[in-house]
Amino acid sequence: MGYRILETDDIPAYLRERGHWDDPDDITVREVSDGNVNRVFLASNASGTRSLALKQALPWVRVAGPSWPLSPDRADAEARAYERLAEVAPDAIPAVHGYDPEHYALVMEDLSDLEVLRTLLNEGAAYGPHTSPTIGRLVARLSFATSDFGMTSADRKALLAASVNPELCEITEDVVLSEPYIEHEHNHWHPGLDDLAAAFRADTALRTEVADLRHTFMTSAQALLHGDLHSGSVMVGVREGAPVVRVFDPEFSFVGPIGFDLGLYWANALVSEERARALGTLSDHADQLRLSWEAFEAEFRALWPSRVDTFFDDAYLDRFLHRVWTESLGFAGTEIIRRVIGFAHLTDLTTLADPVPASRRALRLGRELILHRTRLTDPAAVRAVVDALTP
Ligand code: SR1
Ligand code: MG
Repeated sequence: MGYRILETDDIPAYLRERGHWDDPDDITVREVSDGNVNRVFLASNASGTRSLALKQALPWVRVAGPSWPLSPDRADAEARAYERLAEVAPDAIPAVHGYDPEHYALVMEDLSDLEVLRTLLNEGAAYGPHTSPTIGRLVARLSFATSDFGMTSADRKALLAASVNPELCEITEDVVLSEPYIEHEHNHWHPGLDDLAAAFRADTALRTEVADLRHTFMTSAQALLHGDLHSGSVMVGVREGAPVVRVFDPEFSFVGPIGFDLGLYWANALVSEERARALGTLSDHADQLRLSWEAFEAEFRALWPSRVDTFFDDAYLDRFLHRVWTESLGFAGTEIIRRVIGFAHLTDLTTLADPVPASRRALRLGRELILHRTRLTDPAAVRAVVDALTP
């Protein structure tokens, strides 16, 4: 029958036809779409003993509508990424029950008992001790396993060929790594940021560094990435008394620079810190960059001995990790800036009664991370930059 956009009323029959649901009379479906790009539905039975999530890619960006067409092929990239993630970090992603490439639809575990990390943080919660280490380990496991350190050369070439995701990469190249530094209709900002937005567009040194990061994003095929690892792509909670962290939405996945995943997570952590500072609710926010980096580095180093050889030796590991660290800082800077003056602003800042002082600090931090990333050699150096920020 071919691709069709599924509406709420279509979901019971769809799930039954696909073998995901037995009783057509005991199902309630509601749409819970929240992200910028796709549609999500939750199906549950009356007793609450069974539930599923269904995510479908539309042929456009959901929040923009048909005026911003986007191939639903991105769901193929997401399904492929989940397959890889299930091999290396099955406990840190939702269970995937099936993928239907004809309808670009994924049927997955219902995570609605958990909360989106950004939502919780915006409500004043702390990160807790598990979230950032889990993210760091997940990035290390996925990136090691899909790098030239964890695969044969031939398998890596096949992975590269299978993982191209051109339209989604172009979105990132545009909205994260270009538009905030030029005049563009996607850009907008609070009038209290006029001077900084203008200064960033006129800053040729900043633009050259962003060009370097953009080119790294385009050419550095280090490992398979999640591709959009912000605080809205993480759910957290407690199940049976144990902390749960789940990373979802890897539709931007492609083989790129590892620092892009870490950088996006760090950007969102640093912005959450600015919100907490503004509200006087600062708790463990300032530890999150360090915790995720330490977990990433420890896991990557632990995996390394299985592949060490004449050229990929311990000296090269140190050099490689240093490069990942530096690039992560730069990508964090670009993500902070786009989330304040470019496309898809962060509610961390937009929901503040006066978003201007925190937004100004965030913009200055983003610029520092991009311009001085090679001088900031450890998490303490980043802390010093944050502590010295002015509005
Ligand atoms: C058109 S998509 C805009 C943003 O939403 C996604 O979550 C990505 O972060 C993308 O940059
Ligand atoms: Mg998303």
